[in-house]
Amino acid sequence: MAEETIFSKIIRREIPSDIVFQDDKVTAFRDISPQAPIHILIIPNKLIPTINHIEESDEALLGHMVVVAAKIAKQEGIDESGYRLIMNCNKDAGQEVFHIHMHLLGGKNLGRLIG
Ligand code: IU
Repeated sequence: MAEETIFSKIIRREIPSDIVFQDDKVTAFRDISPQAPIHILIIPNKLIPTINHIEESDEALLGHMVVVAAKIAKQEGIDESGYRLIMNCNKDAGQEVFHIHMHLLGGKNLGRLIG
C-alpha cells in the first residue's frame, strides 16, 4: 500500500486549499506555487503514486482527468488562448508529490516546450 501524501488531505478537505472542482473521481485545486497565471492540479481521488502505477482499469479515470482539465480551462477562460497539460513521472521529470497529478498551465504564452 503506497504512502498517502498531502494531496489525500486536500481531497478530504482536512487542510485548506483552493479547490476549483471535485467529484467522486477527481479533485482539482490551484497549485500553491503557481508557475503561470493559471496553474491548477487535477488529481485522482484514489492514490496512484506515479504514472508507472496506472493500471488498465484506470483508463477511464485518466480520461476523466483530461475531460475535467478541458472543462476547467473553459471555466478559467483559457480554452481559446491555449494551455498546457503536464504529468511528471519520477526523479528525472522532477516529480515531487507521489500522488499522480496533471498540471494545467495557462494564462500567458508558455513558449514551445519541444521542437
Ligand atoms: P510535481 O509534478 O510533483 O513536481 O508537482 C508538484 C506540485 O504540487 C508543485 O507544483 C507544487 O507547487 C504543488 N503543491 C501544491 O500545490 N500544494 C502542496 O501542498 C504541495 C505541492 I507539498
